[in-house]
Amino acid sequence: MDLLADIAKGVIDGNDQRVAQVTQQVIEQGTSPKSILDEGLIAGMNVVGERFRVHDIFLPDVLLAARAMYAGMDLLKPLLIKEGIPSLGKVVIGSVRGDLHDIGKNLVGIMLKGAGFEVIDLGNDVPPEKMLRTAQQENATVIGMSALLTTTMPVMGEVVDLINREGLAGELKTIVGGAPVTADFARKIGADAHGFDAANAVDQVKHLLNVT
Ligand code: B1M
Repeated sequence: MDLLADIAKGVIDGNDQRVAQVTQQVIEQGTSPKSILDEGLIAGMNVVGERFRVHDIFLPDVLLAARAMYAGMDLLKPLLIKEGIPSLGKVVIGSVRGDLHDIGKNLVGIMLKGAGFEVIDLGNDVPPEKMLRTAQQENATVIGMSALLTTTMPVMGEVVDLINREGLAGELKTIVGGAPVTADFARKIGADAHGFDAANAVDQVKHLLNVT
């Protein structure tokens, strides 16, 4: 089996030790972190999502898959983050209130740091007020929100409304993302940008802040 498919299988099986071992092996062989992410870890997690949707597997299996995914991401993290480069700007990120999914949000944080942004990660289940207050206290210019549930997506709109009510629109930009979040939804709630994946989130934030 090709090694990236082996990583995907490790995620599907919830085998964190296997994922860590093979991820280390492909890193040493010089495979690009992006291929390892897309064709290994994320490919595996997509299968897990589909099997969960059709009730082929259950929540404990998904938790094991998440743990296995993190075993690989931990090894990739230092390759994706370049230390010691001047900050391009400060971004507050979090999964919105009610949403415990944090793998995609963490990837966005890693990629933003790798591109030279300072990232304040508020974790998951973050209330709108906390996002806004932290951004103000930290002088951040962008709030990045992640949602994986159709039931939590509307919280993103609450954050945008709060920013507008406090007269901060234009000064404090917003970017939204997550599997069910579309560019159309982003437009409807008045977010400034939508990222379809973590790499695209970096491009979008750069665009918002006019950095190249
Ligand atoms: Co849950 N879950 N889950 N889950 N889970 C989904 C999202 C689901 C689609 C599964 C399914 O039914 N097929 C479904 C949602 C259905 C819906 O709303 N329409 C679902 C459900 C129902 C639930 C529970 C309600 C289950 C239950 O309790 N009965 C529950 C809810 C908990 C809660 O949040 N309150 C729940 C729980 C969990 C676990 C805790 C077990 C675990 C999360 C562990 C963790 O995150 N630490 C989990 C997982 C792992 C998943 C799936 C299988 C995988 C999500 C994932 O990490 N993908 C997921 C199925 C799926 O999405 N296919 C599913 C990998 C990750 C890299 O992708 O997060 O999409 P993603 O991020 C992408 C892009 O979206 C983008 O960049 C990343 C790629 O580079 N992106 C951004 C993400 N955020 C961004 C922000 C940006 C820009 C881009 O700008 C700021």
